[in-house]
Amino acid sequence: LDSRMGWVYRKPRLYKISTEKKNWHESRGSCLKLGADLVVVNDIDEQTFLLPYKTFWIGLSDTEEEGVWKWVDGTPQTESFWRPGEPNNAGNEDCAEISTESSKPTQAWNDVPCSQTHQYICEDHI
Ligand code: 2F8
Ligand code: CA
Repeated sequence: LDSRMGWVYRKPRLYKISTEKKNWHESRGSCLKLGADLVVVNDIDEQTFLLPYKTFWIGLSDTEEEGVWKWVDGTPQTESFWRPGEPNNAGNEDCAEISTESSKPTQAWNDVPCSQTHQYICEDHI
């Protein structure tokens, strides 16, 4: 039970909103250690739920191939909720966060350098 403290349930998934800040790869490592992974945003309802978590990492990156954005679980990126003008790779930006500017769930993401430290959202499939 203790291992589930701090998790939020939103049907059908569990989310852990980190309090600590880490770079994208270390954030992912922390999620994996919890038996979860960085969040994969599958639809607009899920993005609406996550919208308040400004600057938090999500499980989307184009580290493997510039311009080819991939979810951590290999889910094809069918839904795309980038801010207008993003992703712009402004100075080697290969990891996605929920933008500090986001006010609409359809325009929520920004790409930033993976080396930045941010809070992050883990998702567990229960
Ligand atoms: O205008 C959007 C632009 O804002 C910043 O760059 C000036 C962001 N950079 C960082 O957060 C490091 C860009 O990612 C963003 O595209
Ligand atoms: Ca950007």
